[in-house]
Amino acid sequence: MASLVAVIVVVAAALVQAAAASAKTYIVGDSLGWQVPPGGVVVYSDWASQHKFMAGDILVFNFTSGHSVATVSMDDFDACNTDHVITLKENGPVNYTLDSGDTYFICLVDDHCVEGQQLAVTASAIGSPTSSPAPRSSPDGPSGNNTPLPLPQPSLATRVITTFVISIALVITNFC
Ligand SMILES: *[C@@H]1O[C@H](CO)[C@@H](O)[C@H](O)[C@H]1NC(C)=O
Ligand SMILES: *[C@@H]1O[C@H](CO)[C@@H](O)[C@H](O)[C@H]1NC(C)=O
Ligand SMILES: [Cu+2]
Repeated sequence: MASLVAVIVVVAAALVQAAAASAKTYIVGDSLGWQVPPGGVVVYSDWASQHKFMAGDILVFNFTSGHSVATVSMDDFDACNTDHVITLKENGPVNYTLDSGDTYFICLVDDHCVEGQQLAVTASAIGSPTSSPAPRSSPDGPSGNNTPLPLPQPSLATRVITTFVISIALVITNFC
């Protein structure tokens, strides 16, 4: 039994490591930052639709003062209801680490939410498939440019699988 617990801990640690290694940081709204968007309510939903978020990714709400970042329920988001905030940060910039699932952000200052300072994001759980870039072909040529090739890095999958194999070995050792 103890060894099974050990296996679970080891596998969980590997998954956490994989999540940390692949976490991305996003500046909400890019150069716009976190403000009442001049383009209205579609601005932050457009921004969100351009990204695929994963649990563990960090959203940076770039503002200094005059705004806030509150997380609310979907209903309160739709209604711009500021009465039941789940979390609240009033001093920017704010870094928010995403959990899997939907998170609803609004600004509580004045009518900023109604005016479009609201962001809903969906983060997929760790372990969901991610796309990998297609291999690039290098151009042939007599130029003799000796660009050093990047050293191969063990992939996340490799690391998780390696840890899992070690875990299985531990189980076998303990039960035989
Ligand atoms: C945050 O906003 C300030 C003021 O607009 C800008 O100078 C800075 O580059 C922004 N930071 C990031 C990380 O985008
Ligand atoms: C927030 O994230 C930015 C970009 O990764 C980083 O430079 C900054 O140190 C972080 N701030 C905090 C308080 O973690
Ligand atoms: Cu605001």
